[in-house]
Amino acid sequence: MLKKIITLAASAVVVTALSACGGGGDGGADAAGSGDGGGELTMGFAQVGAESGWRSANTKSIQESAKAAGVELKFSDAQQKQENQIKAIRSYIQQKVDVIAFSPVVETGWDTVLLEAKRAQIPVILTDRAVDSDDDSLYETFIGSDFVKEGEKAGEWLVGEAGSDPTKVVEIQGTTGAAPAIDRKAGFEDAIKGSSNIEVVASQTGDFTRSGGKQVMEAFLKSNPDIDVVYAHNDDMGLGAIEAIEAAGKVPGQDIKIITVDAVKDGMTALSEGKINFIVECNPLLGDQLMDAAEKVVAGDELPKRIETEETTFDQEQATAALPDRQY
Ligand code: GZL
Repeated sequence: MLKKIITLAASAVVVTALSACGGGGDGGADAAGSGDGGGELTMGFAQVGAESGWRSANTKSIQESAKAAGVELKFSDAQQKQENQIKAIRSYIQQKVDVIAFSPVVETGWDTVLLEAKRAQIPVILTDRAVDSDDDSLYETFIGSDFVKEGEKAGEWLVGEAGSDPTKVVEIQGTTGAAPAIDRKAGFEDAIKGSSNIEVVASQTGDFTRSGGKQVMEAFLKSNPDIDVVYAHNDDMGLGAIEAIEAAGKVPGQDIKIITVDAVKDGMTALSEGKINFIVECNPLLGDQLMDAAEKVVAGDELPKRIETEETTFDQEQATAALPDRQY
């Protein structure tokens, strides 16, 4: 299924941190949603849930940036259920907010509710995860990481690490149908496809949660006695896998190497301790970019369809050095 990531011909705009929005504007251009004439912009945000350390950091960033920018934020937690996100978006439409933003828990099934927002003339901004839609007029821009690149970085590290050694990999996927799960899997497979010595012997969803990662890893250990590497689509599932590996009497990071994505504090701590071997960063601090984009959209400015966040990778030494200053 071709997912339509709308990228301007010119290039995706790689933006590190747009300036935090100013306070509630000069009171001149009244934001329709506030009604108090104070120029404060009202945003409805439909969050995925609170499933991981990354999500908690993402929520904190959005809430803090809204406060700093003088944006009135209406916030909902969908507990990882699409129907709850759709309900929240419909509620924001009824409340006539100035702008709607959300992180789609899965890629498909959004066109109907986004068309309702479009008919209500409320602009929509996607953050973190993309939607798979043929109609790119349904949203103003998508602010987030390139998950395929994240998967490629994970695979490229393993290709370098494995050399020509026969290497059996088990993959703990993110939420079924979610853009990061689909793309991190695709990127990883693409990076290892030239290395016939590397084989993914099992792949299953752990739903981005620590408990999910532990349960899946317990099952993998029972059915695959000779696992060399775990590739987990986020730190939380990798940390759950560590619990299962230790309970099986093996040493994580040595008997079984672990690669994860996110680089939240708990993951970086495990990496600095040698229990994880490599982490690909996925930046959750999207709040400032979102508020800046919202103010521009409400002011009628044109935005690039794709705003890609910058991020890096960490080995054990780099994690140890970065931990003291880590914001999340
Ligand atoms: C990625 C984000 C993913 C994180 C997980 O941008 O959507 O969801 O990698 C989180 O930790 O649950």
